[in-house]
Amino acid sequence: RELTRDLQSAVGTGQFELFYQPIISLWRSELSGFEALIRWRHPQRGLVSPVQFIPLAEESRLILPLGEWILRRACGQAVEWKFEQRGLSMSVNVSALQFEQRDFVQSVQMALERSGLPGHCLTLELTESMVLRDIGLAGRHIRQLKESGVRFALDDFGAGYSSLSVLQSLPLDHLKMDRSFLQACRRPDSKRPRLVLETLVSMAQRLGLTVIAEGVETAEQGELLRHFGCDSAQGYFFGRPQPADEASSWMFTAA
Ligand code: G
Ligand code: G
Ligand code: MN
Ligand code: NA
Repeated sequence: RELTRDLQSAVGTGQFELFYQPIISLWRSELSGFEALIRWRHPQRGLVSPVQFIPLAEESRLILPLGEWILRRACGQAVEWKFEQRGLSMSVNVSALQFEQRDFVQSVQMALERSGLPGHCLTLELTESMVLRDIGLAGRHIRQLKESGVRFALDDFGAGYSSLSVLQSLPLDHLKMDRSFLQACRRPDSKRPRLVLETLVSMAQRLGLTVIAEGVETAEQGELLRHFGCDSAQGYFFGRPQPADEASSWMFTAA
């Protein structure tokens, strides 16, 4: 509760910062974009994880102004880093409450307009649980924003309960495979986990979705994914979430 109070004053006092984690195209072995991940530099507690404060920000509805700030900041950064010329995309996590707002589509369009970022350079990450809360509304918001070129990723796919019905009905672009799938492949008898992974990749691709594997921590995992025809990957092996200045120099040395 104390944290909720601090959160209130933190919105608008520059205590939030976006970190950026690279997303790599596996078949070309090159950068395809970044995922923006929020960090809170608490004056007393130091870095507070979004796992701790995003739920509080949702309860207190502070996620609404915070979510708008995240979108504007991420779009602005993508313009600064010349994403359009480089053919890169910025991925932004959207919260359930934010996505349900009647003016969600307008607020995204506004962020694009103000920053000058073309819609096709923005990817919004949604989770299954949030789109399942109102699949009709989700479909409308996605379709409207797709007219502006915005892409959509289903985040944490396969974590916890999973419903394939979302894949039947929503016009998504990417499927982000939860890192638990890769972790399962490290077990000594990993025949079945590997089959699951391979089958997921092929199912997604037949549905016209690009697969992004999360949590790649070793070169072997990267090779395995390439072998299975997985499109893209993200994880500590390729790069950690890092502050803007580090991400920016990373981009130049990696290019
Ligand atoms: O960066 P990582 O540890 O620590 O993120 C943890 C969780 O917080 C992830 O589930 C991620 O989706 C979520 N998260 C990170 N940044 C944001 C953000 O900008 N907005 C929302 N809604 N969630 C975020
Ligand atoms: O839920 P979402 O996928 O948005 O959250 C991304 C989370 O995954 C962040 O907390 C980020 O720090 C974390 N992450 C990114 N790469 C790796 C990785 O290679 N291994 C592990 N364990 N976590 C990772
Ligand atoms: Mn994400
Ligand atoms: Na994820």
